[in-house]
Amino acid sequence: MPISHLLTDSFYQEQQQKRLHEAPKSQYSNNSNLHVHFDENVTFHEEIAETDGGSESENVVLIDTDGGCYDAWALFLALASSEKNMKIVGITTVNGCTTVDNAVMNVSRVLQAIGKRIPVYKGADSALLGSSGSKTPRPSFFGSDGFGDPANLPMLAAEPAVEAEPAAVGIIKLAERYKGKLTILALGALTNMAMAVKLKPKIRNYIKEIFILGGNSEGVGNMTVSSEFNFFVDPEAAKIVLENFSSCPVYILPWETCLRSAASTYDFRMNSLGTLGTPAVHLLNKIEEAILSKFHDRWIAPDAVVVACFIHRQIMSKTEQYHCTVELHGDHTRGMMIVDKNFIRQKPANVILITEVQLEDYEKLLMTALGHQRHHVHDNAVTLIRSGPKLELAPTPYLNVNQNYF
Ligand SMILES: [Ca+2]
Repeated sequence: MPISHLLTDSFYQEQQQKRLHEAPKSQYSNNSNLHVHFDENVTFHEEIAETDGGSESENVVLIDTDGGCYDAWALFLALASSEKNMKIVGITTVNGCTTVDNAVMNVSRVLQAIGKRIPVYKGADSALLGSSGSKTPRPSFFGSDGFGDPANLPMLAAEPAVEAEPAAVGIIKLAERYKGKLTILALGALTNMAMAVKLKPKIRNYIKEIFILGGNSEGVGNMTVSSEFNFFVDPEAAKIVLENFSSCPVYILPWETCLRSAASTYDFRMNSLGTLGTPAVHLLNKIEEAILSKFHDRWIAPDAVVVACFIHRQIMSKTEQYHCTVELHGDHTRGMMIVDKNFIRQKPANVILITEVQLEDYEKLLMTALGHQRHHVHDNAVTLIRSGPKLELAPTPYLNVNQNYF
């Protein structure tokens, strides 16, 4: 019996129509229509007053990261775009592919490499359930430091400057400050975001949109046989986030899409990106050296792909909307994202799955962004070359965060 016969006709047809979501057409497109129509059971922003930060045309962004090699790619990509029409107002760190302390250090190294100052918040040092929630030790893929354990990693000029508030409180503070304007790019386990929404549920109405790297749409795992790494690290947090932010568009880039349409060639990584000669690429080459020496067949940087989807909406060429949740109990499936493709549960869609990306456009964006960041690092000083021969000396080497940054 066709599955549609098990469901009410009107509901099934309605969901089928919603499922194939037309790809957004322009860069930095105004997605206000999505806010209104995405979940008809929730009125978005109904309690939102005027905000005190960000212009109408500006994209205000918070990045939540676990500080691994591919997070570094994503950060450099986002930071390059922040020179145009995007303001990164905070970077929150979380336990994941390395410790949260290493994540703070690695984010600081990225910022130092290109002389950027962004407030950094230290977040959760373990999953919501701690070690009892995970049966598998941290993978060695990114090394013990998250940056591949290179012998000659650049030293930080000073101890990383970290905001006084923990990451979850930082998320709440920025969500309230930029009501209705804040996009969150989530590149690691969702522990910080889950804690933030539990501490202050109202922030679910303040977020403009969320882009998540995590989960799987067809049961293909990269951590266990059926779970993707970021969701596996903290399945409870992933479930909380999926169930609490249906009032805004939640884009998810699942692992299968990365495998299917976001894999570059080894040659592109080594001979196109790898030879750009910028400080950003210099650092990326160092921290990826161990990985690149082992894997020669393809190159996938999933964290950068999801950031690219945010920056250039055309890159996510196919999306589909479903109700999704996370398996918490299975012996083999803990952490697997459950995608209700046949609308069995008859719940409104809470996720926009990115099911295809335009590899050529993504690679062009990477080349432009990483090639653009032509900053030069000499000892502890950072000089910036904006245009022409004039050199500007940055006022501080890096990350000496001014509390009045905003
Ligand atoms: Ca990550």
